[in-house]
Amino acid sequence: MTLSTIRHDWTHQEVEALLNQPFNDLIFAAQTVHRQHFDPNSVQTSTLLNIKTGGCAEDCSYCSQSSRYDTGLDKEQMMQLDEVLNKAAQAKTTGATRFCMGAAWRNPNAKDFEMVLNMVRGVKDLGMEACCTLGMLNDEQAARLKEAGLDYYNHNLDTSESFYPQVITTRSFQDRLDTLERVRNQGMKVCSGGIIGMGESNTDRAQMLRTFANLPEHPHSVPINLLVPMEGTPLADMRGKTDPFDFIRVIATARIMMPASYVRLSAGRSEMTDETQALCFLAGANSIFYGDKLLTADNPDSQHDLMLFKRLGLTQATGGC
Ligand code: SAM
Ligand code: DTB
Ligand code: SF4
Repeated sequence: MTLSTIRHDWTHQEVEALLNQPFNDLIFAAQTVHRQHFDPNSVQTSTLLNIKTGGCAEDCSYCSQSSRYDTGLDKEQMMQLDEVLNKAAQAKTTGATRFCMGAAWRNPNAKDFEMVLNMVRGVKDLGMEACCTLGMLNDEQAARLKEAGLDYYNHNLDTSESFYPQVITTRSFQDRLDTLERVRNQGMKVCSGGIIGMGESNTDRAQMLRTFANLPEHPHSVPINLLVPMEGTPLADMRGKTDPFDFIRVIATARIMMPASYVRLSAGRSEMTDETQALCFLAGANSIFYGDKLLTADNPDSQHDLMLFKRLGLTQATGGC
């Protein structure tokens, strides 16, 4: 079997052509590529925990945790080490192979950062993969996370470079690319993706995918989130405005462009039918967030996910990725 080539030289025209081809052709191509690189019936599961909720100074217009919007979310203190490790141990018993800790920060401060390092060490001691999403990192922070044993760092580009200024003004697209470079330079695995359904065009979606695929290395994991419209945010009224087929097209195109990466069907599953999720798996998604909660939003309950896996003959991947 010939493996599809790993390319970093996609043109915008090529990506638009992939994304906009007839749906059946796109899904067939994506599933074909998927089978060359992965077991098509295996899905990796990660569990998320928000270790620091709310009160964030950034103005990301999708986010319930920004202090700029009245979203009804209370700001909380950072969680204690033992609480976090109990949650990780619990996630392990449900079959999650990776524990991902998120914090509502623009970037970590010195004191909190030391505590995060202890959390990373604790998760590794449980025999799980560790992931963090803490905002922007400097070189030293990236090096220390690596030293503590962090496997993955999640930092999303969120959208295309052109649409980005309509979504976030307090940090630039380039700032995000710089953090990804620091993570890569330390030899940690990059988890980076975006959000569909913020009012972006198909051209923006193609542009975002092209940016990921033309990075020096494809992100190991590419989370594709469907916007969860949050009350009080500027994007609160976007509910139900995305055609599920358009979302599935993005998953399929990501799969074709980054054949060996894990494509994660991320936020927004609570609003999707089982049939839409099944099409996402057919389009090449092979990873999900598993557990009743994302950061602040609901996720399908684990029993429902297990039932869906059973109906589709999918198994939870046991190894890391
Ligand atoms: N504060 C850190 C940061 O922004 O990098 C880490 C946490 S932040 C919540 C992680 C990512 O979650 C965002 O970049 C965004 O892609 C995604 N996200 C946040 N709120 C979302 C929402 N309402 N719907 C879909 N995705 C969302
Ligand atoms: C990612 O791409 N999606 C996750 C994770 N990385 C950190 C976060 C989704 C957040 C959804 C909205 C919320 O829970 O507040
Ligand atoms: Fe803060 Fe992250 Fe939310 Fe932006 S996405 S407001 S940086 S928590």
